[in-house]
Amino acid sequence: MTTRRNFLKLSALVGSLFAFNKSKAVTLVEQSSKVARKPIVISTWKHGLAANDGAWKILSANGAALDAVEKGVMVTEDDLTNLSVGLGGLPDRDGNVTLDASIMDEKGRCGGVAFLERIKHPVSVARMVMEKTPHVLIVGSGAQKFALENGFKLEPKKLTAEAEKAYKEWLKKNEADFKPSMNIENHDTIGMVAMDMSGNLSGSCTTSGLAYKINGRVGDSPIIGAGMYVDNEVGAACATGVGETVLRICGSYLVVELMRQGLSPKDACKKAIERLVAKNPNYKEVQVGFLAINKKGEHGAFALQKGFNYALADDTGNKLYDSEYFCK
Ligand code: SD4
Repeated sequence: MTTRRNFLKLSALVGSLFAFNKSKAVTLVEQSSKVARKPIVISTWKHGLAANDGAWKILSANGAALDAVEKGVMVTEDDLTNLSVGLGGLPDRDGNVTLDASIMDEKGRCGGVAFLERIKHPVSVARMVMEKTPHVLIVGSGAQKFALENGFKLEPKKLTAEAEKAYKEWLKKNEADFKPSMNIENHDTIGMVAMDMSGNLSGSCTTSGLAYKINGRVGDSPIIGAGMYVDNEVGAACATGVGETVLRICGSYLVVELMRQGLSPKDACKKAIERLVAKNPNYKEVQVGFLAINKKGEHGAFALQKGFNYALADDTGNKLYDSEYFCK
């Protein structure tokens, strides 16, 4: 989408060029359409609006995409009313809230934490894994120890009132048949991808994972290439939904590779959903959504089921959009 300001700039440029040399105008317009629309940030679900606001403060002040995607999703991690992200999340089947997160920057540096308990900002621990260790992924008690050694605080082991109520209800219903819930509603991870004013891309993803999962289960969100992926020459993508189905197709990496082959962000997300359908016989019972931006600052999304939406912020504002979907 061309903003009014860009359109005016472009018209002035094309106008002056026509006055100067008509034969060169086409080339100039073609070049202009390749210029990135930046900064831009997109993130999953309605809670993406508040997260985008956090990211936009950084992007609009000429900050780095990496800082924006970290600070942006921290807003969601801070929100204890959110049942799918941060310490307010729904627990596993044994009553523990266990968190997964990842982050990746324009240099291809990346970090993740998984199965992390009692730490408020897993995305920041993921960033620290990226920046302070030679590793990409640290999990469980090791991740918690690493966080505590690096200045993070151990939070009380306690479900929020809302999470506790939902868990107790789930326990009653599932006493006989004790299995994790893998349906369309029980998840709302935040995934975010952004491009800063310098044209650099970064991504982040953070979640409490599937509600009532088996203790120790890790989803797609902390796995680089599954829940999120960035290639600064091509684009960035992230995923939300039932992680097992995304892991089977290296979903976010697939979206980026499809953009590398020339697909638009939306077509790349759509093709990845089609691949997911082909590889996951249970696709009708689950929800998955992909989001992507490319190096031109174009964005796109596609989901399995109706109901996936995403928030987009650029210099025209911060708005929520409904995604197109596969299962009609
Ligand atoms: C997971 N992908 O742990 C996450 C859950 C999710 O929207 O995305 N919820 O499988």
